[in-house]
Amino acid sequence: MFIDEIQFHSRAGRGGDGVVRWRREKYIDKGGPNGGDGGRGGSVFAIAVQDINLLSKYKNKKDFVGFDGEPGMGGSRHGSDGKDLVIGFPVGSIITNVESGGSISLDKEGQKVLLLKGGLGGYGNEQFKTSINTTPTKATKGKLGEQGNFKIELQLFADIGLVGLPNAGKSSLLNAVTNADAKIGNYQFTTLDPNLGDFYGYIIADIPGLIEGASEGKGLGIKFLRHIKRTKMLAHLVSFENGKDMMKVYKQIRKELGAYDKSLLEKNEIIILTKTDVVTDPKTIEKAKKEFEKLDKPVLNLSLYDDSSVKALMKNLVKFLK
Ligand SMILES: Nc1nc2c(ncn2[C@@H]2O[C@H](COP(=O)(O)OP(=O)(O)OP(=O)(O)O)[C@@H](O)[C@H]2O)c(=O)[nH]1
Ligand SMILES: [Mg+2]
Repeated sequence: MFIDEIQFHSRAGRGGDGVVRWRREKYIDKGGPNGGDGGRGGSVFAIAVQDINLLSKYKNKKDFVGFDGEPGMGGSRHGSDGKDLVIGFPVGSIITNVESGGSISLDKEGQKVLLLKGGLGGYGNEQFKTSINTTPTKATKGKLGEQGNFKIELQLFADIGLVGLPNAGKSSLLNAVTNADAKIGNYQFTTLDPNLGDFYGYIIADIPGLIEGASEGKGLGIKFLRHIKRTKMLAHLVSFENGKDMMKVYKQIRKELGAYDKSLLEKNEIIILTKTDVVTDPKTIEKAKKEFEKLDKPVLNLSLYDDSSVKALMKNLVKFLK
């Protein structure tokens, strides 16, 4: 299952304790303090990784525990610092600190964000030596690392989001023009999770089909619409299988998009009329195209069984993206 939201607790490493130690010299009982300081606790960082399935891998993980610092040692030696814990999250993740409400989004691969600071190490007794007290027996404990609860929400980044009714041919189109290997089926809701494909360096996201009432939870609902929110533009697919209802279903889907978030309606949109091969009369195709062109948006015809229409579509998509 594709997971796009998780919650977890995390704590950074605790600082190591400082220690009380004495120099050992022949005939001298306490040869002066030489207890070292504890090491710093490791901090916890988030790093953006190009892997949209990462959250699924964390689904059973409720706690990310940082590495503690080591205690100090005799001979004035510091304990070693705890390693930093660096947790990978998919690019497009929004990290929210549940307690403070503060949030930050991971927008670029490799972006690294400090989540929790490790605790400072304690002082060894050598640090407390003064001219008055040459044999301090005091050392301090390491400090606890910061801790907190976090929520991660993934919003996919894409240049184009494919929207439309189930069966409109979204996944088929994605597979035809990108390296993606999305499941295709002649039934509704074949796609349960968004699929991504690379189209000449642009990302196309195939979003599960929407139906009338999706904004109220019908079908797969609008759970995935928040992914579309971040796509730069939309390609809206309407199949010729809808016959006379093509404009009606188009408007239905637009209504659902708008009900979720008005800003979706303001995105640049290209309309793709799919499966032209199911129509026998070319006039029907022309008529539908004309009707959609009245919306003042680019309109393209497509049949995956017609190479030239696929090529024309790819060329237009590139133009549209630029
Ligand atoms: N005749 C014809 N069939 C097509 C074309 N493109 C896709 N199909 C078929 O339409 C059916 C649905 O295709 P999908 O790509 O799975 O549709 P989808 O929009 O991803 O559907 P959901 O995932 O359910 O939302 C499949 O049986 C495809 O083989 C086309 O150009 N012509
Ligand atoms: Mg699909």
